[in-house]
Amino acid sequence: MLKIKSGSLVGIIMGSKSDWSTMIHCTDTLKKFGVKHEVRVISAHRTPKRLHKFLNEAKKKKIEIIIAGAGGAAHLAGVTASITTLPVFGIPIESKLKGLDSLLATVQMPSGIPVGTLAIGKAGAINAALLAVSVLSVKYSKILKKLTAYRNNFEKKVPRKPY
Ligand code: RP5
Repeated sequence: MLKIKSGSLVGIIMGSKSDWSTMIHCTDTLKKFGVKHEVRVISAHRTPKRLHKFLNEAKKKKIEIIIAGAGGAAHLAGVTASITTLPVFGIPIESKLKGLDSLLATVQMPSGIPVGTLAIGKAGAINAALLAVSVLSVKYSKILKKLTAYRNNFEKKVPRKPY
């Protein structure tokens, strides 16, 4: 069940199936850059064994980055970062407190175990993927080519006038 496909560079985990409507923006973005990834529902408090298994497997399968989305008392990214030496990006999912609880729980890591925290919700999900793409582009020239094209195209999409 936890088998990771060879060649996947990014592991995406989320605390609940209910996070998928946000996290899908992360996978959609990675797909645009052709970055292979794995997606799992894994909760730090509901399925801790699954988390350890996934991270062990991820290391063996040469996954390079983990993206973790969670809401509320969102300790998934922090716990993940404490188990693995892979870089971990955290996405605070919108919650009953509009994601402020998720944001603080994800971003306020005491020194020693870092989580690279993105914005709350959809923007964070997209940016976590783009940040992963950026990190991977240092090593993979194909990804760099796509990222450069994306950035060049970005400016064209912004109108010069607001009206
Ligand atoms: C967190 O609790 C999950 O990441 C989710 O954002 C939140 C609510 O989970 P559900 O009650 O919808 O499963 O662990």
